[in-house]
Amino acid sequence: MLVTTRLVAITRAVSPRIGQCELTHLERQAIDVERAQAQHGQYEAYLAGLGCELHRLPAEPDLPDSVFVEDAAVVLDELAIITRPGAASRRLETESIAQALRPFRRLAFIQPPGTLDGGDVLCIGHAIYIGLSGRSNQVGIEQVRLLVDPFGYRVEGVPVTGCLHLKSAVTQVAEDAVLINRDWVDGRIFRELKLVDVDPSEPMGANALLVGSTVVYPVAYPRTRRRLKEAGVAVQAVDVSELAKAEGGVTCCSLILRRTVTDGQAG
Ligand code: CIR
Repeated sequence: MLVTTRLVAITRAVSPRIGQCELTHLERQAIDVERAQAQHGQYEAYLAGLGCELHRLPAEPDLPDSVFVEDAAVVLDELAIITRPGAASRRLETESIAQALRPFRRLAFIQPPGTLDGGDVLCIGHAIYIGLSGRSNQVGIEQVRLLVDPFGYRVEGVPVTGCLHLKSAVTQVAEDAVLINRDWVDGRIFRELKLVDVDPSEPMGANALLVGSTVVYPVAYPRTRRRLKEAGVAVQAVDVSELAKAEGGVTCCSLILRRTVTDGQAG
């Protein structure tokens, strides 16, 4: 019997109300919705080009931040944890994400008073680093710990300062390497890995999306992109400037999960 693994990317169309998004560290700027939608479409095309099977959810017009699907769930091979986002305005986003994930995974749910944003959860092998940020709290972290302990994962709470989420400060860019802004997170936590530092002139540049062995990365940070290339990382540059005005990066626009397919199983 032939068993293969495919990547599924869940995305959601940009809400026409994205201009009313949550903002924490950025000044509000007008967002060109059509341009944001076009950039999002290009991002999806790159994911497809990297081998992801796209599951595109329709826009949730009344939920301005709902394009940022990463925050609504944490998907492991064994289960999906539906989050309870730290921003109350984002809590309704999880309902449709739970529905979208149900065919693929057993679901578990973060319960009040726990809060968790997927943007705070960095999974590297069996280590799960969770940002203690303005969005994710200790109760949420403890709930994740209990849920994943049976599968052999180690959970580590990581203080984050100066940015929205842990993955604003550090993301995985290779099996054994992370891209990091050490002003926002303590690099010693990742000492078993290679550290690629963002260029000091590009503090927002630590958010990269690893798909297979390629990193999807914003065109806005050319100096850091050069550092990634020098470190041997293959980079697919993407323009997400309008989504960045909503404080979103490249990881937050998709949920990527592994799916095993047996023999000639369709789709
Ligand atoms: C928010 O503040 O929740 C959104 N405007 C941006 C969320 C970005 N998500 C992410 O980086 N995982």
